Amino acid sequence: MKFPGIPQVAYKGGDTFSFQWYNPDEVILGKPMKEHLKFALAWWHTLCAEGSDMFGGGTVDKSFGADKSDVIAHAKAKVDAGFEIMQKLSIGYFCFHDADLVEEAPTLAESNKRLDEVTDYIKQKMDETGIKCLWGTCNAFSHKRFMAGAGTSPSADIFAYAAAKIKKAVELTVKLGGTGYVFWGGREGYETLLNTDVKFEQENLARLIRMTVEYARSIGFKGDFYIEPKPKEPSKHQYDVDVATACNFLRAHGLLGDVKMNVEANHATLAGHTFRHELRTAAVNGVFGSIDANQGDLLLGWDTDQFPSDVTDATFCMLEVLSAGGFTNGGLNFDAKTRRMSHTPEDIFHGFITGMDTYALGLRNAAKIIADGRLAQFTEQRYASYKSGIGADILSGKAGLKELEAYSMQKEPQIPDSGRQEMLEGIFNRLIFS
Ligand code: XUL
Ligand code: CO
Repeated sequence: MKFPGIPQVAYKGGDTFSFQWYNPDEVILGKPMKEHLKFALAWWHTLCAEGSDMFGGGTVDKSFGADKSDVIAHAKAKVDAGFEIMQKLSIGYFCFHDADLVEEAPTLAESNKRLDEVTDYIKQKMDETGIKCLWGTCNAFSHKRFMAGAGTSPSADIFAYAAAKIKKAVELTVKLGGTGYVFWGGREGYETLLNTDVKFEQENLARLIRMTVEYARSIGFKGDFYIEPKPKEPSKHQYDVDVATACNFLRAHGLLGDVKMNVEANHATLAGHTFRHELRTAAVNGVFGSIDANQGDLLLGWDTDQFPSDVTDATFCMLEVLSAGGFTNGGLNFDAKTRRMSHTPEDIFHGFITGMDTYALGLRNAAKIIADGRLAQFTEQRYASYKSGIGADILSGKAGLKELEAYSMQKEPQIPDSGRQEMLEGIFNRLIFS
């Protein structure tokens, strides 16, 4: 046991080391909360990140009792710690990059061997605990070889190396039964147009995604592929700026039916959107897939990856998730880390407890709003003029510009009814805070 002093986290345990709102088996809108929420632990933040920032090194010890120079022993200690954390918090899923699982070796062959050994161990733990893999991905951005991108690198050798790494990451995802595979753009973007062929780079990125989809399907992957939009960081301009841009990329390269979106809250705000906007844009384009649940600091222009604590935002998110029909292969991955000053194992647990409770409360609120019905009714009523008369003729195609001109010659239009935004915000508050 890695955390002997830390107990199982209970629902209504009575103190801050328990859930106040997350009751995994409680049924809400016909489904247990754990199925609505599908919480996942992010291997990289929880088991690898040691709190370094651009001004200083780590503040957190993530050796988990192992000698870090023995890379396999350390990797297995991370597995033990991860499964203990997930079990104590009733988290059903995890997400990983290849490089999170075990330190990369000097050669690809040796790295792959290490990954085989560590994933054998993970698989054994999964069988023992029933914990599942939500999605896997490939780290094609940390090593200096990827400084100018992976799929968009100007070097064909680097493209080849990224493809080889992705092949292995896909195989590991299939081995662990993952229901998703994520493409975060990593360094797929540019710093200056003075040296960049944007069209060629985007075509190559699409080529790499298509190769991955084809290979994964050929080895039996049945899950979803996701692009994870992000506007900046690390590159000044990332190609997958936001959901709409990523959708256009998929459409332009014939990949729309193959790839959905993994929407991250902090990436949405970096793009100058609300999280809810990004989720709605994904849903209306038929590409809603999965979520990286975190939050940024609106006063900072970078990806702070904080555990979510904003209940209003989580409520908006769960309203979008429910109206998109809920998760199928996706879920809520906590792409989140504790602050640098929160450096104890207890802090990791507090991060998850607050994050999970925030979303549990968001789900409870969203269910209340749906049951109340007033917000949805108001929106529906707002478009009622299209149900009959000239509105119905517009929708059916019976009325074109000529007919609409004739209609308008006879009738001076009235201004639209009040949008009642303030009243609706009041209804929202009454529902969620009472
Ligand atoms: C980076 C980010 C990644 C992806 C997975 O901002 O969110 O961790 O979630 O590569
Ligand atoms: Co993410």
